[in-house]
Amino acid sequence: MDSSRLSDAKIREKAKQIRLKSIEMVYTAKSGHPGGSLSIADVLATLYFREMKIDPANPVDPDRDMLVMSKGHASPALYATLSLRGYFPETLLPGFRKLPSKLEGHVHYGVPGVEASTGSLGQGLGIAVGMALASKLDGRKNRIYAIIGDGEIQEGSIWESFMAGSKYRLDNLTVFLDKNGVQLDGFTDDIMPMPMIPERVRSFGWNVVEIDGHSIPEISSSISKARECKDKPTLIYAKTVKGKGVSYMENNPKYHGNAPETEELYNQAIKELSTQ
Ligand SMILES: Cc1ncc(C[n+]2csc(CCOP(=O)(O)OP(=O)(O)O)c2C)c(N)n1
Repeated sequence: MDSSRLSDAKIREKAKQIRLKSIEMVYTAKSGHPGGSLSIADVLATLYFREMKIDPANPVDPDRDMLVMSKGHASPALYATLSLRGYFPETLLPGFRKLPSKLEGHVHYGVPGVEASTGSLGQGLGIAVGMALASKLDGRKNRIYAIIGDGEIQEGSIWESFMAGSKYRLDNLTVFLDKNGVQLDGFTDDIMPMPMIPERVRSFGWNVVEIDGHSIPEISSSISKARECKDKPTLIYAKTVKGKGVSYMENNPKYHGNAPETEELYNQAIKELSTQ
C-alpha cells in the first residue's frame, strides 16, 4: 500500500480548494463556467491527488498518465487543480480569461499539465482515444483519462469515439461522464432526452460503472475497477450536481456560463464553500 496516499478527508479538502478557486477565477474575470466546474471538482481532486501517475516537475514524462478535459469550458476547475498540484503557481490563476495570460477561457494546451486544447464539444474524447491507442502501440503502461459532459454526448463524434474505443480494446482508457443533468440553456432531459446511457454505452462494448460523482471512495473504487477490466475501455457514469456546493448555483442552468453577478453573491458562494 502506498503510504503517501491521501485520506478521503484530504481529497475532499482539495476538492473544496478547487471549487473556491474556480469561483474566484470566474468572478475576477466576470465570465466563465462555474456550474460544470463545481460538479467535477471531486473527480479531479481524486484523479490528480490520488490516482494518476504524474510528476508536475516532469510534465512531459512519456510514461505519465494523461487527462483530456473534453468538456473544455470547465477550465477553471482544471486550471485550479493543476496549480494546486504544483504544475504552475497559484498566483497565475487571477489572469484567467485575460491577456497575456495563457489561462484561456477554454482549456489551452500551452498551460503546464494540460494535455490537449478543448472547448469544441465532442472532440476531446476522440483525442483521448488516439492517445490511448498510441500508448498501446508504443507498449506503454500509462493510463489515459477523459472527462465528458452529459450535454456533450449529444455530439455524434462522441459515439464514433465510443465505437473506436471498443474496436481497439482500449483498456487503458477511463472516461468520466459528468452526469449533472444540465447543459448550456436548460436540462438535458428537456433538450435531448437520452435515457439508458449506461446500457447504450455497454452495448457499444464498454465496461460501465455507475457512481455518486461526489463520493471520494466511490470515485476511487470505480477507477480501480477500470484498471482491473481487461480488453475494454471503461465509462464511469458519475451522477453529480451542477453547481455543487453553492446553493443558488445548484441545478440552475443560469450558472452554466455566468459568474456571480454581484459582490454579495460572490461572498455568499465563498462563504458556503468555505464552511463545507
Ligand atoms: C461544438 C460546440 N457546440 C456548442 C458549444 C457551446 N457550449 C459550451 S458548454 C455547452 C453545454 C455543455 O453541457 P455539458 O456537456 O452537460 O457540460 P456541463 O453541464 O458539465 O458543464 C455548450 C452547448 C461548444 N462549446 N461546442
